[in-house]
Amino acid sequence: MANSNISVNELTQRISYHLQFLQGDTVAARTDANSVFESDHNAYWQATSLAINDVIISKLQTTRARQLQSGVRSVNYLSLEYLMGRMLSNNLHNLDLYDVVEKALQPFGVELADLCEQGADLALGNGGLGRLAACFLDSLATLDYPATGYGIHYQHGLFKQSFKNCRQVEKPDLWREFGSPWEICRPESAKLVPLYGHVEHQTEEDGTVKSLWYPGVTFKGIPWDIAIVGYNSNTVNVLRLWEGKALKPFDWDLFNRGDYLSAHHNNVYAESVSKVLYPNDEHDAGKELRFIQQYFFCACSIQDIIARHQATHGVDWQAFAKDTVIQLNDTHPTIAILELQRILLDDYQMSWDDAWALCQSVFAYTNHTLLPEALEKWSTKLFERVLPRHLEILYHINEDFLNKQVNVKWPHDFQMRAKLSIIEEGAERMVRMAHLCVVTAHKVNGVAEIHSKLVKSDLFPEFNALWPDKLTNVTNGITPRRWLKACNPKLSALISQHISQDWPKDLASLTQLSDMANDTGFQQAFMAIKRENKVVLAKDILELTGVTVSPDAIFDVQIKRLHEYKRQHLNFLHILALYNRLLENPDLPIHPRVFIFGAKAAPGYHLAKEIIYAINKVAEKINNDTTIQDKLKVVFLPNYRVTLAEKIIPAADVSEQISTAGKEASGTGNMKLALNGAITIGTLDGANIEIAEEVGDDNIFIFGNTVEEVKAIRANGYNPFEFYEKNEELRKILDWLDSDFFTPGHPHELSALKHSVLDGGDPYLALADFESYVESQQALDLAYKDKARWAKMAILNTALMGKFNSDRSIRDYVENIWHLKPCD
Ligand code: 26W
Repeated sequence: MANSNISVNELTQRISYHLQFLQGDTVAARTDANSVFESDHNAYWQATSLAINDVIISKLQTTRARQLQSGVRSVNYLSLEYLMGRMLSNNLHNLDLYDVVEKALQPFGVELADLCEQGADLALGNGGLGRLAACFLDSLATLDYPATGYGIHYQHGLFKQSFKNCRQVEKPDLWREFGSPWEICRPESAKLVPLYGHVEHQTEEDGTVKSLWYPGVTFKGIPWDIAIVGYNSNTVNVLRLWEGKALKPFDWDLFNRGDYLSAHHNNVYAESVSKVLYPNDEHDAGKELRFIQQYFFCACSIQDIIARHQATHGVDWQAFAKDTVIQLNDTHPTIAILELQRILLDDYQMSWDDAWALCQSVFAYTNHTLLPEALEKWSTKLFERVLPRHLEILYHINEDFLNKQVNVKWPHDFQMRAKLSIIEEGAERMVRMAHLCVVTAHKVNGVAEIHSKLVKSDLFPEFNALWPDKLTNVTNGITPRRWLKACNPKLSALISQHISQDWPKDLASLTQLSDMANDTGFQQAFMAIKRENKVVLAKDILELTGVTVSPDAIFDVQIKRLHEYKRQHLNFLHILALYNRLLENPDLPIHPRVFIFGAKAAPGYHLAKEIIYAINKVAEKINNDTTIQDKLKVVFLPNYRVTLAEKIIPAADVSEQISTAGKEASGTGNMKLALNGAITIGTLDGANIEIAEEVGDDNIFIFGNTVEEVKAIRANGYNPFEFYEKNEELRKILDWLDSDFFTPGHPHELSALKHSVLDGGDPYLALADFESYVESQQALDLAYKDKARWAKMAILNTALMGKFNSDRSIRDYVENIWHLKPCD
């Protein structure tokens, strides 16, 4: 177990070796402690990463051998997104090699902490769903479960964000422009992916009709493997990412005829399939390329799952069903269902019923959102053109479902048929991907108690009536290795001084800290670390925004994708209210506060971008207003990503989790912030509800309308103007947005926001929750002024987050859905 048995000396030698042979000798030649240049850090980072990779790869091989030998059941996690962040620090912590490598670098005069700041984030995801996938991989390896993650090897990850004149500017993310030390290409496991073409039907001698698909194009999928290292475990699993290539990358005939550009046209076309991550979350882009991306990914992954199984078991579908579970991370990989059914029918001549039973037994589906605009639909026209055989299969599945299930439960109920059908009839016929998932999967789960309850009661009530045991809950979690041990080393050290060192594997043991929540000495130590972390973040803030902030102010943090339902604009309205009060009374006795935002807006989401602009404009004004005595600062940190989260979270005092009740499926930033001792101000939404249950009402600030109240407000016809007219302060700050107060010489520049919460109908009920939010913020301000009380709250938040370990989530999946056994 634990430490990978490699000595400091040996590591020094390996680093030196990689430096010489892979970097050339320019850097290696300067190996005396006084001549390390900033620019050398990248070379040292690469060499150190490669040295560590040697250790990881040998562990990977032993893991594989062990898993093959014991032939145990394994899970295949299919996700279009993985937000891995940086790998070096995390891998070192998980291998228990951090201190060893620190020493191994001494002869070079290089600080490991500096190297951990090198390298791009692996930002192959948008937000919560992608980061959840990354946490789950960490937990699966930590708990020694056999698991393979499948994804896409995007050439461009999530765009880089900067601000120009306060507006978001997007730039491409070239995370592996010069290669990445963490991945291994496996061309020997390439897969072929047929697309387009037509289907012909052939009647066999026994009268059965056989479908023959003649594809129009074939792509190739090349796998790149990234090793996933468990924490203090014997397991290194694999994340396999597919890259698109042409079958015939270069056309020599065309080339020889002088058509140099067309000669590699095929490759440009095929490579476009893994070119870029779609930057929309919660909004279906409906683009053909995205559809092909999904199919490409599913086809490669399903073939790979089958090939890996057959390599040891031959063609044995019973064994396959016993050994295999495929988890669909939202509906994005749904076509995997049709692909497996197609392969079983067409390539292995299995009977329909046997093939379908097999599909039902292997697939499970996780729903991550209730937002209607995020529920994927693809037109049958597009399906027909790109995947004609799959559409045929889909119709068959739907027919069987409607006739054998719906019609039996609700005879001759045509409304019910229309409602549950996988096909939505309308001007354009659409395939409802979530319906196909629910019809197929043996288990469907939501990601927090309330969310799963709403999946049952509001999203799929009829499916729940049809199959009462199918819909279930697995509350999300986060890995405490990255989100406490690695990102907050000082707090981790303090914790390890007081309780067993096992806490990163056994987060529930943090409850022991509760006993010390009232201990003045411990409170001081805990809050001193928080302050040190704030000093570090204050430096980063200055560097990133040019704004000086005091580490003695409250650091109030909202970090997540920019969305109306997440209500960054509610936070913004509170800031305006505070500013207004300060202008009216500069001696207002509030504790100084720094409002910290981090958020990317989808490039096509206009209002989200207007909200960023408004926050930046208001920040400009407030940060330069000397009359308010530095009581208020507002900073919007550019390019929010995993790496930035790792810096912000340890320094946060307040965690803003203020979505409209019923809209945030779970949230996971809420868990990370609370684990690091930030106090949540939040609505009763998603996992906030479970966080409140764990920490107790005294240690969280809950405000706003509940799910039930939100429903009632809507049912009675919500009128935001009532709040605007009733609340003078609200009226004043909204009217500010029409003036040129924040945009001198340019009135109305911030009006879009006002318009959306008034004439636009305030779809996310910001005005309905405003008053209660402001009151809750006042209570929070009071609490902060009582140092001992705040320290106690912060300690209890850290102490009581045990439930939100992603190891617990994984155990829930294993017990209720996957039924795996550890292989250690
Ligand atoms: C079709 C476009 C699209 C893309 C991404 C639709 C929906 C998505 C995701 C489902 C968005 C997402 O990341 N959802 C988040 O998932 C997290 C992990 O379960 C939850 O914690 C968040 O509440 C949820 O918004």
